[in-house]
Amino acid sequence: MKPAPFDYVRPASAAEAVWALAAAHEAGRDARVLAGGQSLVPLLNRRALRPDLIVDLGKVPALTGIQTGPRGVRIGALTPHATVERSTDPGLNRRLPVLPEAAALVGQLPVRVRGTVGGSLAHADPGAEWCLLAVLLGAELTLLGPGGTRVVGADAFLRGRHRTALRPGEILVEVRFPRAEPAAALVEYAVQPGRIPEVAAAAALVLDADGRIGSARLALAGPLERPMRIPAAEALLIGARPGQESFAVAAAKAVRITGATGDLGTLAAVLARRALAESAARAAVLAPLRRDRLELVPV
Ligand SMILES: Cc1cc2nc3c(=O)[nH]c(=O)nc-3n(C[C@H](O)[C@H](O)[C@@H](O)COP(=O)(O)OP(=O)(O)OC[C@H]3O[C@@H](n4cnc5c(N)ncnc54)[C@H](O)[C@@H]3O)c2cc1C
Repeated sequence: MKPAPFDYVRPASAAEAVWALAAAHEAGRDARVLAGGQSLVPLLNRRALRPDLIVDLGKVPALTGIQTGPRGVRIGALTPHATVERSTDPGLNRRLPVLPEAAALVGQLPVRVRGTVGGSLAHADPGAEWCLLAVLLGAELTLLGPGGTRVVGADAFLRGRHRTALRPGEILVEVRFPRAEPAAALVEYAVQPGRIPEVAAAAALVLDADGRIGSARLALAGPLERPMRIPAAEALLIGARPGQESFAVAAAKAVRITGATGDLGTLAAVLARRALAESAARAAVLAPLRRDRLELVPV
């Protein structure tokens, strides 16, 4: 099928895009942002969406790129997954190697070349890798609208299945990952490789000098309407020795809190244990190294 007819604009700046979206909203017209088109175009082709106006961000280069510095890792909304996957930025690879790893898990190469980090976050699929990592790592999203710029935490941004905090006329400009979590790890299960995972788990552990878990983050995606960090499960890990026993207890707690049962619950528990084990293995390698050199502290 082909899309229903729509008007099309290709603004040269983020401000122009916001203006076009806001004007359409005021006129009572349904306007949609187009980034890489990997989620939007199939919906248009199936006529699941029939917008009056498409605002194509493809000509706004200012929204593309990766920057690392004292405020963490900043990724422009229009940055393709493949750019993150192939990035040689030492700051990114030292602080958050899980970001390029997760980018490599999104779809197949053509999807990763066209699809964008911001498109994935704005699409808010419950299983999406970027949404899971944004929640796990406490990412902050910068939104630009007619009233100016505002910054929203990932937890508040992702409201549910394909529901976000974006208001009419707003676009997502940038996502910032403020923390260095070099041991973070993500594992997932998809029915078919290269599809959005049914279930995914991500963990970020830091070990104390005596090998116990000093800091723990654990998040699950798939069983719920949106990815979720599970502080009650994280609390069980603090002070524990990393190992299958402590991971099984934390994973079981996490799954109970999500309410996932049956095969989904079993899968979520297995993936949570695997994410914790992978993160612990990475943390064990990093622990003997000097923390300041690796920037383990929040930046
Ligand atoms: C074969 C295939 C496999 C896939 N596999 C995966 C996978 O494994 N994991 C995964 O997470 N996704 C997967 N996807 C989905 C898709 O790749 C992602 O959701 C992502 O790449 C979409 O980004 P995009 O730039 O293409 O967004 P678009 O399709 O252009 O837009 C998606 C939505 O976000 C909105 N939007 C986009 N950018 C902005 C912005 N800057 N500000 C405000 N709103 C915006 C659009 O209006 C639209 O509603 C797959 C898709 C395909 C076709």
